[in-house]
Amino acid sequence: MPRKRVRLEHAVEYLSILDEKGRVDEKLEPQIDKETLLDIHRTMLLSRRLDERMLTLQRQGRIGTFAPAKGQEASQVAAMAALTGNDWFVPAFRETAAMLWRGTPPENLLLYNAGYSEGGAIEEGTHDLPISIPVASQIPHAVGIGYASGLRERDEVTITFFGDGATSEGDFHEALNVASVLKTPVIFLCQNNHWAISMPRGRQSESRTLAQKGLAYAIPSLQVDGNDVLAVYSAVQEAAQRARDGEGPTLIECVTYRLTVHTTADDPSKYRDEEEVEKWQEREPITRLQTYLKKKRWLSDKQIDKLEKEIEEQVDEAWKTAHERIESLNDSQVIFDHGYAEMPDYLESQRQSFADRLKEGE
Ligand SMILES: Cc1ncc(C[n+]2csc(CCOP(=O)(O)OP(=O)(O)O)c2C)c(N)n1
Ligand SMILES: [Mg+2]
Repeated sequence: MPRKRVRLEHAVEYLSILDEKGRVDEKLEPQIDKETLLDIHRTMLLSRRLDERMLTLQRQGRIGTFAPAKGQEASQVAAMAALTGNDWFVPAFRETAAMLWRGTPPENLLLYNAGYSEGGAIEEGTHDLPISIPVASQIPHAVGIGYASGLRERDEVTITFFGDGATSEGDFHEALNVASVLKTPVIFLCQNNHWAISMPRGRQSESRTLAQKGLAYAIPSLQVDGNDVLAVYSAVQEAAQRARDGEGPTLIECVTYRLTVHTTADDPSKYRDEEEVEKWQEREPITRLQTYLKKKRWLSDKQIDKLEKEIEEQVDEAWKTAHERIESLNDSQVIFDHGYAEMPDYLESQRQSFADRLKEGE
């Protein structure tokens, strides 16, 4: 009965194609047509500008708490661009950029963040799931969807997004285990943005990479530069092909950074250094993509200025639409309405007392 070694051939690959200086590894460069790349760029920029507008609106008290996507646009948009509309999209709560790529109107995001749940409703016939606030709770849902696609023999891949903090949750581990055993066509996309509110990545887990957590479940897993559109696109494209070929799930750890607040209810100056943010600002994904597109002569400064104006108008228009809807509903008590099919007595009385208080204030 000797003491033996069980050999495990494990290593985690790190993929980077377009670096922070805009240099490209041509051997690894994926074939993405000009139109798709310009669409990716436009969506990333729209997400950034919408985030900024929402932050202002929140500070003015016009909308409620939300979680900005600033800095994580490449991880989200490039991943979605490598999939089709028929594939399933299972977001957490920070996926504004991915949602915009899927066609969610910006006014819906504004309405949702202003507390009107109709803004979060999913359009019939799309393969998108709603925003999920409880950390990691959406990951088992994605595996269930993937399992169903397999049973129905449909050519569908499911992608789910979650953060570094979510990899400490039981839901994450249970979902990975089942996905691996059942070989479900699921892509687990972890946006390691280095923070889970005030908990730094280094204290979240002693694992050297988060990707290696997938290896424990025999799931092909890798790290990619999450601010590199080309690397994220390639990794997701490869994972999708594996899923379509019946080879099951993949875990992709996108190494990125949350460039701003966790949510609008947070003050990061209490727990992280501005120097760290500045360091990551230099690796920012939108400028990097612009450098690449300019080198290819697919985008010029003049075109960027024009695009910025168009986006500003689009965001103005979206807020006008959302604001008009809010005014027409004229019901600030709507926040009480959608938690239960039948409202419990205690909530009914809270709704009433809120209404009375508003009346008193008139
Ligand atoms: C089950 C659960 N616990 C706690 C929270 C409060 N909470 C919201 S976001 C968050 C941190 C999540 O960090 P991470 O998974 O890294 O995602 P990120 O916010 O960085 O995108 C926590 C603890 C929650 N929403 N759900
Ligand atoms: Mg995080």
